[in-house]
Amino acid sequence: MNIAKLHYISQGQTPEEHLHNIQKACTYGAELVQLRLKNTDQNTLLKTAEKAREITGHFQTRLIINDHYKIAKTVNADGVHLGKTDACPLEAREHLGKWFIIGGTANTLEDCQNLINKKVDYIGLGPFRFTQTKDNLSPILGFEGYQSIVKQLKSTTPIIAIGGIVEQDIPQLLQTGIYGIAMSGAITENFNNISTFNKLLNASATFEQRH
Ligand code: TZP
Ligand code: MG
Repeated sequence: MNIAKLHYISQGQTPEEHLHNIQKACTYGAELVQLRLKNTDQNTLLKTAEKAREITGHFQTRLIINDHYKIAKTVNADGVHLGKTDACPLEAREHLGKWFIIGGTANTLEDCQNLINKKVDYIGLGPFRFTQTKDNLSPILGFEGYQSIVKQLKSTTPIIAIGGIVEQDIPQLLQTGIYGIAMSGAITENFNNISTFNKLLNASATFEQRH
């Protein structure tokens, strides 16, 4: 399965702001966006996910829904991203079938191995550095963390780095052997600066294809 190398993770104070930001990311050429709407009721999430599907559909941008695989299926998203306390990837796979993208969160080598055994399509490994976007952060990995984990993993499952990544980190992250990156704050804060987004897309495109 061909997974995008730059993932935009949605951000916003309200569901409308998430949708507005998703629309911007699509306009700028994002290949994959993840709707990450926390602390909301299921109905609002469902409605927002439906609208996100409509927007991303216009741009042929892939849509991943955070946490909730049933909602992902209902709105005909392309995939779901499962955290460590969400449903098991094997259970999600049973419901979603083999064409659905299933991603999982990992913070350690053991987490990665566990997700590989459960046949996820990509692993979101982090955090790279401190970020305010996510509460209850696990220990910071830094460049060395990625380097060491990628080296020990004997697998072709794409590793997507996440957590506090900014444009300037990309060249060095490239050296660690990861497959791609996920960014939220650094993209959301730069929507008024299209050249930054283009630079990000170009930089992520240079990540080496390891498979
Ligand atoms: N998981 C680990 S860090 C993080 C998530 C969802 C937040 C990423 O956002 P940012 O703003 O790029 O640090
Ligand atoms: Mg989750």
